[in-house]
Amino acid sequence: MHTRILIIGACGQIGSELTAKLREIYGTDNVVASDIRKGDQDVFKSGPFEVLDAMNFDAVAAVVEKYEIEEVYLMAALLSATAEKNPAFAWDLNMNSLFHVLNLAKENKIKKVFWPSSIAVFGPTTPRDNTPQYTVMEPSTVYGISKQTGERWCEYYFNKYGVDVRSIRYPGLISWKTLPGGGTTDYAVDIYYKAVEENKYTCFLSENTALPMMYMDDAIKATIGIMQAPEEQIKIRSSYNLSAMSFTPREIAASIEKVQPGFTIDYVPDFRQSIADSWPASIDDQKAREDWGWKHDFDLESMTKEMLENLKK
Ligand code: AKB
Repeated sequence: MHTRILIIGACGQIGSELTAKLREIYGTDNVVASDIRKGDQDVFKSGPFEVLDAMNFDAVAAVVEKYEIEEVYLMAALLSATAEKNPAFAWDLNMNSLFHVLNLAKENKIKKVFWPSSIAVFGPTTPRDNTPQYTVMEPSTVYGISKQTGERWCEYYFNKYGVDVRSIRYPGLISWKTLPGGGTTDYAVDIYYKAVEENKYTCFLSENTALPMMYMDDAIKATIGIMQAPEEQIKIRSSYNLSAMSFTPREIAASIEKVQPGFTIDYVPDFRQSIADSWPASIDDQKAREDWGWKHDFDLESMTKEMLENLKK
């Protein structure tokens, strides 16, 4: 396969693992990683890397032209917690970067776009359990508003200009390779680090706050899966609900305690609690399963095993 790919925001939590996997599939030289600054992970030491500001249209267009890029994965964004602290910048980054890439696709400079949405598109008036694909969406965070607006624009560019844009609504993502940056679901990564270092954890969400979550291997599988699916299978051009597991801080702590006896947790909720309270507890992703064959591999128990094993190495 010789598809030429650009990843914008490659040094983030998803981007770094996505870069490694796409290079494995498409060949190192065909996958250009880019970010506002160069990452220090090994994956960025081999293969093409461009320092790139996702908000600068001319700079993005120049990289697309230089490498004859066909597909763009736009992973640059400010996440929920950070966005609340800097709403204007979050809006600019999350929206402008999307318009730049959609417009390049509209002008036929690129053929296919991946853009991540999030469970943050839902809000306090959305049914919380088994949240359907189509339902009330009144997000109450800057991040959620930007993702919901982005979804509308993706669908619009598909309908009006035939842009082949594909998207999934990520739940909280958990990985031992790269730390998340500024999300509300980050506790579910921190907890494993603290379990290994101190066998105890202070959680910034309350014990019964259930949220949809997913192990990074599954998220990468979904991302590449939707991009590789035949065009006619992608029937939703806003964004697909995607689900693997759902748990509370108390439940993840119990799964760690099973592997690591003596592990303890206490709870000191902060401003992120109200963000979590506005999001679904679990997600119905039947459409993704039916349309393009999505299937997850990891549940809470298998994820805990992998996380602890790898972090202890
Ligand atoms: C966040 O917590 O902001 C992200 C997300 C669910 O999109 N992990």
